[in-house]
Amino acid sequence: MYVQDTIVAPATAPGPAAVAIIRLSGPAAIEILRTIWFPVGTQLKPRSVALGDVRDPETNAAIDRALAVIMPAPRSLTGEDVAELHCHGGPYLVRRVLGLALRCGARMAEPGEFSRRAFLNGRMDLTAAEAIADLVAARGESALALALSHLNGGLKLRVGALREALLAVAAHLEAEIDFADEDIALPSRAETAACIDQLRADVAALHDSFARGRLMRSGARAAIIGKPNAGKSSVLNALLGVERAIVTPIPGTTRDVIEDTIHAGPYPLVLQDTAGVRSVTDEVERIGIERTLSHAGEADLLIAVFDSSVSLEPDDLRIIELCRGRAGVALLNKSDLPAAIGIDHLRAHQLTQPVLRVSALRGEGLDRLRAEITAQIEALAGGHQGDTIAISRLRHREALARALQALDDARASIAGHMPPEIIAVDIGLASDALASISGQISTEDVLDRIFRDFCIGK
Ligand SMILES: Nc1nc2c(ncn2[C@@H]2O[C@H](COP(=O)(O)OP(=O)(O)O)[C@@H](O)[C@H]2O)c(=O)[nH]1
Ligand SMILES: [Mg+2]
Repeated sequence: MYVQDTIVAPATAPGPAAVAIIRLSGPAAIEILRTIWFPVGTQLKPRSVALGDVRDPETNAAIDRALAVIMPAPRSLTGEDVAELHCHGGPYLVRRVLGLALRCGARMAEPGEFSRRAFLNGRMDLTAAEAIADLVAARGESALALALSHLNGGLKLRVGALREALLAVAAHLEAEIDFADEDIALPSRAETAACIDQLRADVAALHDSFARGRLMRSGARAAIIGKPNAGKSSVLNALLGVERAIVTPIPGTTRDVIEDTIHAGPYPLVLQDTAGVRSVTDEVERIGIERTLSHAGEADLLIAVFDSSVSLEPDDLRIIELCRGRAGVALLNKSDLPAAIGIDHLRAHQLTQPVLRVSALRGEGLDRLRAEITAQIEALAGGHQGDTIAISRLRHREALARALQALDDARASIAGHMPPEIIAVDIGLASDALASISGQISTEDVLDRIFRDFCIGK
């Protein structure tokens, strides 16, 4: 399985802080702690905190006063003996204490190695391990809610129930093979097919929840596009509430993509201010426009800005073209100035997005803009549909796609009047694909891929 040596790492972020936690896990964890830490009052008992001195065992020189906790196996984070020192959070101090632990025989942990051991020792399944990483990385309410639902076993239970149902189908097929000559009541082929169809629909629904889960976990991206001087940078600044992008009356001021994050309801929303789209000869501006187009292509939403104080120009028509078939909103900006164009002018060119009148300069119409953007992200997320479970990782989606493929194969086998052995193989593959989500079936390389994205000490 894995080499059961003793690993050590800071569990807290580098840099000066009030406290730094140094975590040890493995057979020598508690012994190492006792070699470098000495109580100054209360003796050390499992799962309670005691105060003491960290000392260099060779010179007996005091290094820090720290709290210590020990959690003997198996009731610990990793399922192994775990010891923690809560030191003062000085970067030099942390290196000194780590150095002592290493000298006493511990090894520096790899990223995610504590969590990996927890998984290998059955302390948590893969969806929970991933949820912990997501909890730490959460940038907003929706990401937090999703991570907590996974941590509480929501996804594991849902996938587990689907797998149970598949195993029941497989068991019936196996019985058919084993007791072919006996007269026992088993589901007809039509009943099995109907059952597979129902399971396929459930697996497909979970597969498709990725759109919502991704938005909940990572948030959405909106590119602010428009011709030069339409007021894109002003819209960004107004939404952010700070002067993030340079605003000038000189067309072509914004050359590179500037981004910052706000919250649209529960979702994190990355706003991207882009270079104005127009025909240019200037090389730098041309590159900026290329970046605009590529960001616009990848964004979840487009915020198309039009200057309502001037007539539509060919550059505006190009923006309308970019909006075709995309989620987003169009803004008639500069509503504080006399209007030269209205909604009708945009609609006349087949712009279908909702149109809002705003003044980025005066901050007017922004509440409606925020509400509209939030509603659109909700729509992209497929609404809540009363279902709180959503997958958020490509790994989950790929596993569910494999399950769907196997179920389709099973249905094709039934349609082709294949023997039960063949159908059972497909059902088995579907079940294995589901089992890989929680890690009931896993391989080293999959585990490597999952845990290497974790931080050291977790
Ligand atoms: N009157 C008025 N001027 C605006 C408004 N929004 C932007 N501007 C002005 O339009 C010019 C271009 O704005 P900017 O945000 O740099 O446009 P961008 O090129 O699209 O990023 C600047 O002089 C802004 O002050 C607005 O709502 N009303
Ligand atoms: Mg700009």
